[in-house]
Amino acid sequence: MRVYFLLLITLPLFARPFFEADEFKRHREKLLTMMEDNSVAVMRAGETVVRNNDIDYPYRPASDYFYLTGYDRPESRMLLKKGTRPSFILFTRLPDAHSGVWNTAPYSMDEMYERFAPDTVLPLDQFEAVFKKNCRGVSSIYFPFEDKELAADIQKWLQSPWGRYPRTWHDLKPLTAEARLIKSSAEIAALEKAVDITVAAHRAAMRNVKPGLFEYQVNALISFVYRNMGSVRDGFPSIVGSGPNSTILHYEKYDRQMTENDMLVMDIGAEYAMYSADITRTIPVNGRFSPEQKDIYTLVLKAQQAGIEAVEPGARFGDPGKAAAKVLKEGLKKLGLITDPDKDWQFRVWMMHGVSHWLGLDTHDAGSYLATDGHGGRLLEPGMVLTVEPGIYVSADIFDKIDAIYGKWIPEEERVAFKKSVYPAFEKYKNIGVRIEDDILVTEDGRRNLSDAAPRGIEAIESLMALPASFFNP
Ligand SMILES: [Mn+2]
Repeated sequence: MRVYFLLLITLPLFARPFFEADEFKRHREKLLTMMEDNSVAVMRAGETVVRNNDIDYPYRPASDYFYLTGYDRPESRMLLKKGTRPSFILFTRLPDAHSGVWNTAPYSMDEMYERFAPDTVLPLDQFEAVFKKNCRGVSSIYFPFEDKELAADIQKWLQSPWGRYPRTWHDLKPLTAEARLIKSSAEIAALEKAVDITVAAHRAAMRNVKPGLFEYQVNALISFVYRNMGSVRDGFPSIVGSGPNSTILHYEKYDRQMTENDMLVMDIGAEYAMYSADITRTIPVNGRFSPEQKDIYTLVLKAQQAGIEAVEPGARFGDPGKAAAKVLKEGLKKLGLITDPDKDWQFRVWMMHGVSHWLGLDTHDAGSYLATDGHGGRLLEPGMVLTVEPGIYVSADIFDKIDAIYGKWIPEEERVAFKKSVYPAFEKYKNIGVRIEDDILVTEDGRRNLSDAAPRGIEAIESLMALPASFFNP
């Protein structure tokens, strides 16, 4: 009893922010090293988006803005100056007499200086004047070109020929993308937390899935685990597809009742401190893999393992995908789903997406996939985080679609011969979709699979599924 009491009084009343202000300062310093001398960067926070009538979608800051400032509310702008005295000015809505009546109150001045460590906080309506003043005499300005509203403002504000305004504008986005590609230890800690929560959701789903449940119930369980463990948002809409829906890459309708012989693909990721996990597991709804499900699953697992092992410093971004594709092609040939591993289109009938993407603030995170010298894929470096997620999707209607999709490039006789020879295997594996995805951190000596605790092996999945359900008991 006493132990619990002590714990209670030492727990903070509110969750502390995950990142210290210093973390964002280091992000800005990273950006400053990439900017030209004597230049200015500006950016707006993401704005709220109307859902319907007078209701907005729940607010989430733009990832780049959060990365540079840590600020997590709408209606904000930042100005970063690189010069003899670098400065970071945060423009926000300031608290007034009406604050906190209808909506959450803005941060107080004290909170803003403590949490975001700006040199100055100014009200939003001073942005134009302060921006113009800071642009005088600098050599160039940076802002995200995709922000059309800001671009129009800047064009208008800086058109005076007497203002000594810079004529050189750069897109800010490639710089923030490059900065975000290599994660700090604090960013990795946030990702690990998002991953751990997502792993827990996968484990809960494995224990509770059974024939008769609807996909939306699995989706609800996943969200419950997220919220219950401190994730305020999903990193992206969960993909929970059973039976035929397991072959739809980004299925998100959740309205099918699951049956005995279904596969269930769960491609999910919690968000924690703004960082998103992205982990896919595929399980048999009844808890035991059928021989057909085993064939496909074993092959994807083997391909994924080969992909994961290809992750190491100095490897190219595309290497995990190549390693996985090699295994998949050989295996698909053995299963009778393709006739010629050298014909890429045959492989693409069953596996149509990329195997990897960067992971971070965005699920498909910022950062170029090309090498900095423009030749080939980006060289992997410690601190990068990427997914490895091969799959095979035997869609029941892909057989009808082959002509529509490949008619332009592949001669008719070749398509006819292909369909004829793979038809028995297609019938055998129809409606089986399998994807397996893990989140891999590139380390000095190779890699670390952050999501390794979510069972992947057939036996590991079957034994977890055999445990008593904890939620969906009658
Ligand atoms: Mn993914």
